[in-house]
Amino acid sequence: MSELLEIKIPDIGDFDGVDVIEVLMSEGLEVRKEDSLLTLESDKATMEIPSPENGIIKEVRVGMGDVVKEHDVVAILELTAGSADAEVTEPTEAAVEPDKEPEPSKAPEAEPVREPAPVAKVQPEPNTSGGVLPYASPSVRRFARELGADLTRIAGTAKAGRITRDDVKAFVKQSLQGGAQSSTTGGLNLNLPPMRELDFSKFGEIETQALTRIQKISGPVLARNWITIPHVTQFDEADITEMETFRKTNQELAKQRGTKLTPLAFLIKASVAALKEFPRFNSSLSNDGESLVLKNYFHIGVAVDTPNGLVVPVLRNCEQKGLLELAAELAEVSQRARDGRLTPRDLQGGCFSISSLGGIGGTAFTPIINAPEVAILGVSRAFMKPIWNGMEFRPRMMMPLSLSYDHRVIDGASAARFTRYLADMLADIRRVML
Ligand code: CAO
Repeated sequence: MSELLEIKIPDIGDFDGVDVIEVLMSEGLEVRKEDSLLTLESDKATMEIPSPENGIIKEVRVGMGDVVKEHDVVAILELTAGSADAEVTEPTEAAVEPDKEPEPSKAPEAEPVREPAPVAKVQPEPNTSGGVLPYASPSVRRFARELGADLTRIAGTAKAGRITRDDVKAFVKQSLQGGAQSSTTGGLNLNLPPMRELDFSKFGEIETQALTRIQKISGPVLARNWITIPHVTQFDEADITEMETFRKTNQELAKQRGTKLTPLAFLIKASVAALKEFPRFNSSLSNDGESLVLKNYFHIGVAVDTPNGLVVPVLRNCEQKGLLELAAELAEVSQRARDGRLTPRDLQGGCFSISSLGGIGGTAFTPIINAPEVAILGVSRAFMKPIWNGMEFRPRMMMPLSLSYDHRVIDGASAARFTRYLADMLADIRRVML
């Protein structure tokens, strides 16, 4: 007998129930692992439920407009050859009969239907080191991509401003009539020659690798931010000799609390202090570009390198948290990011981002601003350096800082003051409490 699999709603964060806004599967449809089966919509984000294996959809148990929650069974999948990698037991009659709901009382017998752990593919709204993504379901995104339509320039007409297929069509129609400009340059008509398509196999052996979903989403957003925001990067170095002594002294305490204290927690605290001192760094340009929105909260995004690409989960209210609490939260959220278990909420509301490559190496880099934020701090590996103190050279541990900022909002002098202030805070972390 074929092997059947119940497809369930995975952990979708703090939502009691979310709407099904798209059903991308039908009975008899052959699907491949990772193909999208459903799109769910929470308050402000959409997420896809992917197929956990290759197979054929035997039964669909949800429809458009249904409200679903974690653990709800939404479909039954018949596995096809090559899809099962673990022991699979035969399903019971109750589980395979297409028209019959499995009886709750028969739960123990229903067990044999394999239970995968699908992971909701969150539409990372505010984003992936790239900015706030327009609000649209993945299939509408795909549709827009196929047509070369820039979603950031389309006004959504559905609930909460969600962009629909019809909105994309209307936009494309308008573009064809001459009402829109280049789709890849955020409205800039650069009139550049198209990139040449090359057949690399002419020059040697090649291999083609598909981009991950995160990479496909973040790439265009990064390109947009890079092209449309006038970036300047300010470099500086912070003397973290004392901070490192303090950090190492408290490492045992951190261990007892089940966490690890890295320089990043200190950087978050120091950044909050600098954002308080220089409020323009904690702002966003209004949509019409006429004013600044200044924020009185301090949510810091941290770039996390995952097997599927870069994501930027947000740690909230960092001004209210101590170093150990931040370290623990950082470890927890970065692990979830690597496991692909972030929820939409984890990715929303950032004020300022930190991209730390300090654990890897390098001396400086130019991070891309995570719009609508106006600045991002890049951190490279600290190193020992002889520093002249007026009388002699002393060995000091110096941490390189690379602050990219939006020059429409921040001028160079402010950026230099910001990094200096940040460096002063890191040099004597007690000042953060003043
Ligand atoms: N200088 C020297 N050492 C540093 C350091 C720095 N600036 N930052 C971290 N380290 C050390 C840590 O103390 C740790 O040392 P031990 O292993 O001896 O304790 C080690 O480097 C590894 O740290 P980590 O990377 O595990 O932890 P973290 O808190 O520094 O960073 C996270 C966590 C999630 C940010 C990181 O793992 C990560 O994903 N970084 C990549 C981010 C990225 O790709 N950015 C590029 C985006 S492009 O804009």
